[in-house]
Amino acid sequence: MIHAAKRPIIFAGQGVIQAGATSLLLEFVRRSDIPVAATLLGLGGFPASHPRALGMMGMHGEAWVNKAIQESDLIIALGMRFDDRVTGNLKTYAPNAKKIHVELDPAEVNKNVVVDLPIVADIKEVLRLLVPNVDARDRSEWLDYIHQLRGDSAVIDIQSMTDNGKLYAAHVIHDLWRITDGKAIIVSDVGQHQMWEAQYYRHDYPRKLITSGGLGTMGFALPAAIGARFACPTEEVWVVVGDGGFQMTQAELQTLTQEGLKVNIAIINNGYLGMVRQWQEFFYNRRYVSTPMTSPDFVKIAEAHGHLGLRVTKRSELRAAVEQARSASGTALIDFRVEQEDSVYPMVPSGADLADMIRRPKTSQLLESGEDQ
Ligand SMILES: Cc1ncc(C[n+]2csc(CCOP(=O)(O)OP(=O)(O)O)c2C)c(N)n1
Ligand SMILES: [Mg+2]
Repeated sequence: MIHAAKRPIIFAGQGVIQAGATSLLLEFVRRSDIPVAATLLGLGGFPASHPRALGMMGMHGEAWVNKAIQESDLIIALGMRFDDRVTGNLKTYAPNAKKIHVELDPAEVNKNVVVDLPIVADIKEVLRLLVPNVDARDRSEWLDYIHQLRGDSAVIDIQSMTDNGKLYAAHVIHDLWRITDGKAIIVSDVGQHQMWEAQYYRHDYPRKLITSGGLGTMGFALPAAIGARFACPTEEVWVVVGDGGFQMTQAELQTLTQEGLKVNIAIINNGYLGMVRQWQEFFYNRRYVSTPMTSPDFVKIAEAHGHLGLRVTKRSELRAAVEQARSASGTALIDFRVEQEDSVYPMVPSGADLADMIRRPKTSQLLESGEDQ
């Protein structure tokens, strides 16, 4: 099937990371020249900077990645479960693709998507047997086509933007990625900030992104980061969390104090249960019911627990604050006051065809460049 395919695509799910199969996947791609799309939990399983990396698929993946999936003729899905955030409408999902599904959990096979070749096995074992038997094929037509589609990208090149005086979550995440050289362990919560993290922090290494995935558990990030720091005491750990989710488990700030642990906390404070506000904006005529939200003074909260607390309201203050947090000996919290009504683009509406995405409007403030506009 792999040799016969003209437009194949590999899906890397969390199973690749759990199986310890990341270097085998690299070898598979080197031999086969097949591009790789990742699930949210698969990020880092294949390096984001690799020329064959397509990035995240699905609801908040790039439109061109989803288009490539819809037009593919073979999907090789490794350690993922075709959940609804990945497939959109199952009836119109990748209609011309043959599907191979390598998955350890038999309950996930033929559950959402009926596949042509299910392989219930350890990915590492499968790749070990498969890779030596994969011959090189000229994939240039398919790869050139994807490259053309790539021109249509919704994730903005933040670095080339001039500072328009406003602070966006995308700035915070992108700068955090640059400042930490992409090497920090990021523990993200649930909401818009989680999707911006997935889009703007480029994960080149496995096991550096911890997030609750399909469980969607607000309040997860701070306690999970405590676990990450216990497990990896010499690694830099950053919590990326919303103002909503943070308030669910902020009492764990005292656990950090009590255990003498250092983590860095970036609160993406937009004054809303932002992901729900976005759905209200797109699908419910901007009826912002129960989503505008107040918060306590997070800087004072941090200080009350004996931690460093900082606030950032402009992009120009961002780097210094992040550096101060990193060099602090104990836990540091930064309250990033970001644009309140920004949205995550692009977006496949729940249950829609994967190719039917809502794009960033041309009037989006994130596209403004320069104070004079
Ligand atoms: C415990 C829990 N309650 C409710 C939800 C539904 N939910 C998903 S995202 C979200 C909003 C999150 O708001 P915030 O933490 O401020 O993050 P933002 O989307 O603004 O970045 C809600 C309420 C959830 N996932 N988990
Ligand atoms: Mg919020």
